[in-house]
Amino acid sequence: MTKNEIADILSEIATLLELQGENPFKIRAYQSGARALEAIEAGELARLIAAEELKSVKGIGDALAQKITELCQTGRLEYFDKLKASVAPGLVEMLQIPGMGPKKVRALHDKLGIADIAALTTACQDGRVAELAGFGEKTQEKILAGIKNREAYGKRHLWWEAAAVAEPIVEGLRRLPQVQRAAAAGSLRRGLETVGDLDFIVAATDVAPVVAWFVALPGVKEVTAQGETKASVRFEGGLQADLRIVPDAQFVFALHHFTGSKDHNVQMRQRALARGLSLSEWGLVPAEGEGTAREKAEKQKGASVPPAAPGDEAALFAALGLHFVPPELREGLDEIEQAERGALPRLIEAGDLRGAFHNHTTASDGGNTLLEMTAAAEALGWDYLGIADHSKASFQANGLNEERLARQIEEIHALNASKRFKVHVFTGTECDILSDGRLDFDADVLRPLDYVVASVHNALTQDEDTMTARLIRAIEDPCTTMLGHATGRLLLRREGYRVDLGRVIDAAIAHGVIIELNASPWRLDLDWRHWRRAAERGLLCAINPDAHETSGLQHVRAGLNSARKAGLTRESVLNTRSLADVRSYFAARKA
Ligand code: DGT
Ligand code: CA
Ligand code: CA
Ligand code: ZN
Repeated sequence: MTKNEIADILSEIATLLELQGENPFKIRAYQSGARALEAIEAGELARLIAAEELKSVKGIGDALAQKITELCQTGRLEYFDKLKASVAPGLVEMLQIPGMGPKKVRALHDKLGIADIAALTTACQDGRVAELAGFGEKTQEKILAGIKNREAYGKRHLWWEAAAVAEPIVEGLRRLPQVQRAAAAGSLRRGLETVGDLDFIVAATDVAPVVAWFVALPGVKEVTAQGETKASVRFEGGLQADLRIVPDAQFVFALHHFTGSKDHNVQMRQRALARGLSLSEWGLVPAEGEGTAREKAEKQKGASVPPAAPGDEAALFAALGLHFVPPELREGLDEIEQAERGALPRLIEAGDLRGAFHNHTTASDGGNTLLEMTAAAEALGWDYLGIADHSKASFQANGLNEERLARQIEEIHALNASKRFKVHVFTGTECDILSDGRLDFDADVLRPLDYVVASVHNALTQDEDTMTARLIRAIEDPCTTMLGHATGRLLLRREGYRVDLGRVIDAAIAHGVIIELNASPWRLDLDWRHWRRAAERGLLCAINPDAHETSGLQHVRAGLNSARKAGLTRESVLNTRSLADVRSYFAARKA
């Protein structure tokens, strides 16, 4: 567990203790412990722990030192787990409403028995909150407004939807005569599966027309901030966007800074400092001497030290002795260390994909026919397309029974034989994993297929052991080629089912079963955070759009983001292989 993750847990403990009305000294101890941790250098924590010197750090006492050590060494803290279990999660959520601190939340809980936002909404609407000592009409109104805002605007957005808003804006910015360079930064550029807000960085010769253009964009519902060189707007639908305009010489620094992540930035800044340099959104300047980093940067017009102004981010990284770190990897994990050693993986690229395997047609719940899907794959320049319609247990999705599946196989063979398309169509199925882990079709039904995607679509609420055993049983079935959407999560809507992914991944590796990276922007499942270690241990991936119509094939782009964030190379992904290689992979699998 990293130093920053540990600091976050200490802060969370402080909040939980506050919600329980604990002694303020105890609360403060955790808060200052978190701050003390944030202040020490990245590699320093391990050394302090090894030398048993942690408690000599100002702000960290005996009890805290022991807890930090436990977290660092085991990744867990029993005290925290118990504390967390003893506080209703609804209370923690109530803290996110503007103006609600732990004291207010506690009062509402103790006096009115309110334990979540839903109950708080009703109590406000009934006027019960206003009657409480220390609250009143005004506060009650403010709380209600805060809840409404949180629903409308507090949400994160799917990367796919955010990208659809951002791309035309970047293009529009680049077309403005004053604009020299423009790019989207932030979590969008890092390819994160959800995006809080959009961040645009622009280099321009004249700022006012750019700001004016930005705040007048179609779909802007509210201009939340407007200055000389920056502006923030909120679009219908709640997505917000920040614009920052800088002189061209500062563009690269601003782009890097606002691409983030915050953790990555902190580490980059520390690295600069270790070299006597100060890195900021304004430039890379000597750390010593008169003036702030900004003043210094402005004096040398953003020129970096060493001499030349970085023309692009690669030069910025190079100035700190680093290989270029692709934005997707900038999450503050170990990318800087890898960039120093020149050990960054050669990430999979869009052009590497030559097809995909999990796609639907009108035969089950898709919106386009086999012919239309094949034509769309051909238009994308793919060499092959896999069709995997639902199986009979997914009756709600018009799943195919044995007979219809047999007819579809014939249809696909005929299509391939007709040579109407250059794209080769593979025959597959998205076969339901029944609640006990058996597959929905018998082996003799599955055998004629090129491959089988096995997925869970029902009984999602099974307990962890049952679900884990269920998935492992499906993986052990020799007919299974790949596991579909491994956790069943729907981003921003539904958590994945409870499952021990470690054991599922182990089983997949042991049985040579692929796990798909479902590229549907709502799924991105298996999550990128699991992939790196899994791929290192030999797990093979398939990036599957799970397309239900022709346009859905494009979703592989969202999957590529996640694959790149995971550090996957083309070697770990089956659908980067040639048609001949995929054919022989399937043939070998079936033999
Ligand atoms: P989001 O919008 O929540 O999906 O995530 P980001 O990463 O786009 O975050 P955002 O929009 O708040 O800020 C954009 C970047 O600006 C962020 O990734 C890093 C940088 N940044 C923002 N606040 C801080 C900060 O307090 N410290 C540092 N070092 N960098 C920051
Ligand atoms: Ca952002
Ligand atoms: Ca932002
Ligand atoms: Zn499915």
